[in-house]
Amino acid sequence: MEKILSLMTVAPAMATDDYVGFTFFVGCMAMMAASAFFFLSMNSFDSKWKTSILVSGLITFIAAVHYWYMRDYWATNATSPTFFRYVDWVLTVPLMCVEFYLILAKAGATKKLMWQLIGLSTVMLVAGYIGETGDSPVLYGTISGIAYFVMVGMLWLGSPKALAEKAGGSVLEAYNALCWFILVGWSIYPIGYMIGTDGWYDFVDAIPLDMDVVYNIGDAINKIGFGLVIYNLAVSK
Ligand SMILES: *C/C=C(C)/C=C/C=C(C)/C=C/C1=C(C)CCCC1(C)C
Repeated sequence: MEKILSLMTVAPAMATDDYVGFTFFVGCMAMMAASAFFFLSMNSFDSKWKTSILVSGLITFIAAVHYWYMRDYWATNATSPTFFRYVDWVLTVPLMCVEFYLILAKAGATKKLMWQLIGLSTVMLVAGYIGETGDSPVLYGTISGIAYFVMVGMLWLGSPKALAEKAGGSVLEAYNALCWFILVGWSIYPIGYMIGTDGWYDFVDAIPLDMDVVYNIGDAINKIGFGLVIYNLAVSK
Protein backbone atom coordinates (compact mmCIF):
# COMPACT_ATOMS: atom_id res chain seq x y z
CA MET A 1 0.00 0.00 0.00
CA GLU A 2 2.74 2.42 0.99
CA LYS A 3 4.51 1.56 -2.18
CA ILE A 4 1.42 2.36 -4.25
CA LEU A 5 0.95 5.65 -2.42
CA SER A 6 4.55 6.68 -2.95
CA LEU A 7 4.23 5.81 -6.64
CA MET A 8 1.19 8.02 -6.90
CA THR A 9 2.77 10.96 -5.13
CA VAL A 10 5.73 11.08 -7.52
CA ALA A 11 3.28 12.43 -10.09
CA PRO A 12 4.24 16.12 -10.32
CA ALA A 13 1.57 18.64 -9.45
CA MET A 14 -0.13 20.21 -12.42
CA ALA A 15 -0.15 23.97 -12.83
CA THR A 16 -3.71 25.29 -12.78
CA ASP A 17 -3.23 27.20 -16.05
CA ASP A 18 -1.82 24.18 -17.89
CA TYR A 19 -4.75 23.43 -20.15
CA VAL A 20 -2.85 20.86 -22.20
CA GLY A 21 -1.99 18.96 -19.01
CA PHE A 22 -5.61 19.21 -17.99
CA THR A 23 -6.78 17.47 -21.18
CA PHE A 24 -4.30 14.64 -20.50
CA PHE A 25 -5.75 14.35 -16.99
CA VAL A 26 -9.39 14.37 -18.14
CA GLY A 27 -8.54 12.01 -21.01
CA CYS A 28 -7.03 9.55 -18.54
CA MET A 29 -10.13 9.62 -16.31
CA ALA A 30 -12.49 9.28 -19.27
CA MET A 31 -10.58 6.27 -20.63
CA MET A 32 -10.60 4.63 -17.18
CA ALA A 33 -14.33 5.22 -16.74
CA ALA A 34 -15.11 3.92 -20.23
CA SER A 35 -13.02 0.78 -19.59
CA ALA A 36 -14.90 0.06 -16.35
CA PHE A 37 -18.17 0.54 -18.21
CA PHE A 38 -17.28 -1.84 -21.06
CA PHE A 39 -15.73 -4.52 -18.85
CA LEU A 40 -18.57 -4.51 -16.33
CA SER A 41 -21.29 -4.64 -18.98
CA MET A 42 -19.59 -7.42 -20.91
CA ASN A 43 -21.21 -10.37 -19.18
CA SER A 44 -24.74 -9.12 -19.74
CA PHE A 45 -24.37 -9.74 -23.46
CA ASP A 46 -24.95 -12.68 -25.68
CA SER A 47 -21.67 -14.56 -26.30
CA LYS A 48 -21.88 -13.37 -29.91
CA TRP A 49 -21.02 -9.81 -28.85
CA LYS A 50 -18.86 -10.45 -25.81
CA THR A 51 -15.57 -10.38 -27.69
CA SER A 52 -16.48 -7.11 -29.40
CA ILE A 53 -17.29 -5.45 -26.07
CA LEU A 54 -14.10 -6.89 -24.58
CA VAL A 55 -12.07 -5.36 -27.41
CA SER A 56 -13.82 -1.98 -26.86
CA GLY A 57 -12.75 -2.16 -23.21
CA LEU A 58 -9.19 -3.14 -24.12
CA ILE A 59 -8.93 -0.14 -26.47
CA THR A 60 -9.92 2.35 -23.76
CA PHE A 61 -7.90 0.49 -21.10
CA ILE A 62 -4.69 0.53 -23.14
CA ALA A 63 -5.33 4.23 -23.77
CA ALA A 64 -5.93 4.87 -20.04
CA VAL A 65 -2.54 3.37 -19.18
CA HIS A 66 -0.81 5.46 -21.85
CA TYR A 67 -2.66 8.61 -20.76
CA TRP A 68 -1.41 8.00 -17.24
CA TYR A 69 2.16 8.07 -18.55
CA MET A 70 1.55 10.88 -21.03
CA ARG A 71 0.00 13.08 -18.33
CA ASP A 72 3.09 12.52 -16.21
CA TYR A 73 5.45 13.09 -19.13
CA TRP A 74 3.76 16.35 -20.03
CA ALA A 75 3.73 17.54 -16.39
CA THR A 76 7.47 16.82 -16.11
CA ASN A 77 8.79 17.96 -19.49
CA ALA A 78 6.09 20.22 -20.98
CA THR A 79 6.79 18.64 -24.38
CA SER A 80 4.77 16.19 -26.45
CA PRO A 81 4.91 12.58 -25.29
CA THR A 82 5.32 11.50 -28.92
CA PHE A 83 6.70 8.06 -28.17
CA PHE A 84 3.94 7.04 -25.73
CA ARG A 85 1.37 8.56 -28.07
CA TYR A 86 2.41 6.38 -31.00
CA VAL A 87 2.86 3.24 -28.91
CA ASP A 88 -0.73 3.76 -27.75
CA TRP A 89 -1.96 4.23 -31.34
CA VAL A 90 0.01 1.29 -32.71
CA LEU A 91 -1.73 -0.95 -30.15
CA THR A 92 -5.25 0.51 -30.22
CA VAL A 93 -5.77 1.29 -33.92
CA PRO A 94 -5.23 -2.36 -35.00
CA LEU A 95 -7.77 -3.33 -32.34
CA MET A 96 -10.24 -1.00 -34.04
CA CYS A 97 -9.55 -2.87 -37.29
CA VAL A 98 -10.29 -6.09 -35.38
CA GLU A 99 -13.66 -4.61 -34.38
CA PHE A 100 -14.58 -4.18 -38.05
CA TYR A 101 -13.66 -7.78 -38.65
CA LEU A 102 -15.62 -9.02 -35.62
CA ILE A 103 -18.86 -7.28 -36.54
CA LEU A 104 -18.60 -8.49 -40.14
CA ALA A 105 -17.37 -12.01 -39.36
CA LYS A 106 -20.90 -13.40 -39.28
CA ALA A 107 -21.50 -11.94 -42.75
CA GLY A 108 -18.43 -13.78 -44.04
CA ALA A 109 -15.55 -11.33 -43.52
CA THR A 110 -12.15 -12.97 -43.89
CA LYS A 111 -9.01 -12.54 -41.78
CA LYS A 112 -7.40 -11.21 -44.94
CA LEU A 113 -9.62 -8.14 -44.74
CA MET A 114 -8.58 -7.62 -41.11
CA TRP A 115 -4.87 -7.88 -41.97
CA GLN A 116 -5.27 -5.46 -44.88
CA LEU A 117 -6.78 -2.88 -42.54
CA ILE A 118 -4.11 -3.52 -39.90
CA GLY A 119 -1.37 -3.23 -42.55
CA LEU A 120 -2.68 0.08 -43.87
CA SER A 121 -3.13 1.55 -40.41
CA THR A 122 0.40 0.48 -39.46
CA VAL A 123 1.84 2.25 -42.52
CA MET A 124 -0.24 5.31 -41.55
CA LEU A 125 1.09 5.37 -37.99
CA VAL A 126 4.73 4.47 -38.65
CA ALA A 127 4.93 7.18 -41.34
CA GLY A 128 3.28 9.64 -38.92
CA TYR A 129 5.86 8.82 -36.24
CA ILE A 130 8.79 9.24 -38.62
CA GLY A 131 7.23 12.52 -39.80
CA GLU A 132 6.81 13.91 -36.30
CA THR A 133 10.26 12.94 -35.09
CA GLY A 134 12.35 13.43 -38.26
CA ASP A 135 13.17 16.19 -40.75
CA SER A 136 10.57 15.47 -43.45
CA PRO A 137 7.13 15.95 -41.89
CA VAL A 138 5.48 16.83 -45.21
CA LEU A 139 6.76 13.76 -47.06
CA TYR A 140 5.89 11.31 -44.29
CA GLY A 141 2.63 13.08 -43.51
CA THR A 142 1.68 12.57 -47.17
CA ILE A 143 2.56 8.86 -47.06
CA SER A 144 0.54 8.53 -43.88
CA GLY A 145 -2.37 10.42 -45.45
CA ILE A 146 -2.37 8.17 -48.51
CA ALA A 147 -2.60 5.04 -46.33
CA TYR A 148 -5.43 6.72 -44.44
CA PHE A 149 -7.35 7.53 -47.63
CA VAL A 150 -6.93 3.98 -48.95
CA MET A 151 -8.45 2.75 -45.70
CA VAL A 152 -11.34 5.19 -45.94
CA GLY A 153 -11.95 4.15 -49.56
CA MET A 154 -11.86 0.48 -48.71
CA LEU A 155 -14.32 0.81 -45.83
CA TRP A 156 -16.71 3.19 -47.60
CA LEU A 157 -16.70 1.61 -51.04
CA GLY A 158 -14.96 -1.76 -50.93
CA SER A 159 -15.75 -5.36 -50.06
CA PRO A 160 -16.37 -4.80 -46.32
CA LYS A 161 -19.14 -2.39 -47.22
CA ALA A 162 -20.77 -5.05 -49.40
CA LEU A 163 -20.57 -7.53 -46.50
CA ALA A 164 -22.23 -5.03 -44.16
CA GLU A 165 -25.01 -4.51 -46.68
CA LYS A 166 -25.48 -8.23 -46.95
CA ALA A 167 -25.78 -8.47 -43.15
CA GLY A 168 -28.22 -5.52 -43.05
CA GLY A 169 -30.15 -4.43 -39.95
CA SER A 170 -28.27 -3.30 -36.88
CA VAL A 171 -24.94 -4.63 -38.20
CA LEU A 172 -25.20 -2.31 -41.20
CA GLU A 173 -26.20 0.58 -38.95
CA ALA A 174 -23.20 -0.01 -36.68
CA TYR A 175 -20.91 -0.43 -39.68
CA ASN A 176 -22.06 2.87 -41.16
CA ALA A 177 -21.56 4.63 -37.83
CA LEU A 178 -18.02 3.25 -37.56
CA CYS A 179 -17.32 4.41 -41.14
CA TRP A 180 -18.28 7.95 -40.13
CA PHE A 181 -15.85 7.72 -37.22
CA ILE A 182 -13.11 6.77 -39.67
CA LEU A 183 -13.93 9.55 -42.11
CA VAL A 184 -14.72 12.43 -39.75
CA GLY A 185 -13.41 11.35 -36.33
CA TRP A 186 -10.03 10.22 -37.65
CA SER A 187 -9.59 13.36 -39.76
CA ILE A 188 -9.06 15.21 -36.47
CA TYR A 189 -5.57 13.62 -36.24
CA PRO A 190 -4.03 15.08 -39.42
CA ILE A 191 -5.20 18.50 -38.18
CA GLY A 192 -3.21 17.95 -34.97
CA TYR A 193 -0.22 16.82 -37.03
CA MET A 194 -0.36 19.96 -39.19
CA ILE A 195 -0.49 22.13 -36.07
CA GLY A 196 2.48 20.31 -34.54
CA THR A 197 4.78 20.10 -37.57
CA ASP A 198 6.01 22.64 -40.15
CA GLY A 199 5.00 22.63 -43.81
CA TRP A 200 2.92 24.27 -46.53
CA TYR A 201 -0.05 23.81 -44.23
CA ASP A 202 1.13 26.22 -41.55
CA PHE A 203 -2.08 28.23 -42.01
CA VAL A 204 -3.73 25.68 -39.68
CA ASP A 205 -1.63 27.21 -36.89
CA ALA A 206 -4.45 29.80 -36.78
CA ILE A 207 -6.41 27.17 -34.86
CA PRO A 208 -5.76 28.19 -31.24
CA LEU A 209 -5.21 24.64 -30.01
CA ASP A 210 -2.06 22.75 -29.15
CA MET A 211 -1.31 19.59 -31.15
CA ASP A 212 -1.70 17.43 -28.05
CA VAL A 213 -5.08 18.92 -27.22
CA VAL A 214 -6.31 18.08 -30.72
CA TYR A 215 -4.97 14.52 -30.41
CA ASN A 216 -6.56 14.16 -26.96
CA ILE A 217 -9.94 15.31 -28.27
CA GLY A 218 -9.60 12.90 -31.19
CA ASP A 219 -8.80 9.99 -28.89
CA ALA A 220 -11.75 10.68 -26.58
CA ILE A 221 -14.20 10.90 -29.49
CA ASN A 222 -12.83 7.95 -31.42
CA LYS A 223 -11.94 5.43 -28.74
CA ILE A 224 -14.96 5.94 -26.51
CA GLY A 225 -17.36 6.67 -29.40
CA PHE A 226 -16.27 3.59 -31.31
CA GLY A 227 -16.87 1.44 -28.21
CA LEU A 228 -20.31 2.94 -27.69
CA VAL A 229 -21.33 2.12 -31.27
CA ILE A 230 -20.40 -1.52 -30.59
CA TYR A 231 -22.21 -1.39 -27.24
CA ASN A 232 -25.30 -0.05 -28.99
CA LEU A 233 -25.12 -2.86 -31.53
CA ALA A 234 -24.87 -5.49 -28.79
CA VAL A 235 -27.83 -3.95 -26.93
CA SER A 236 -30.00 -3.88 -30.05
CA LYS A 237 -29.73 -7.63 -30.50
C1 LIG B 1 -7.08 5.73 -30.79
C2 LIG B 1 -6.25 6.33 -31.74
C3 LIG B 1 -6.59 6.59 -33.04
C4 LIG B 1 -7.94 6.25 -33.59
C5 LIG B 1 -5.59 7.22 -33.86
C6 LIG B 1 -5.72 7.53 -35.14
C7 LIG B 1 -4.70 8.21 -35.82
C8 LIG B 1 -4.75 8.67 -37.10
C9 LIG B 1 -5.94 8.44 -37.97
C10 LIG B 1 -3.61 9.39 -37.59
C11 LIG B 1 -3.45 9.85 -38.84
C12 LIG B 1 -2.36 10.64 -39.40
C13 LIG B 1 -2.52 11.06 -40.71
C14 LIG B 1 -3.69 10.64 -41.56
C15 LIG B 1 -1.54 11.96 -41.40
C16 LIG B 1 -0.59 12.63 -40.45
C17 LIG B 1 -0.03 11.69 -39.45
C18 LIG B 1 -1.10 11.03 -38.59
C19 LIG B 1 -0.43 9.76 -38.04
C20 LIG B 1 -1.46 11.97 -37.45
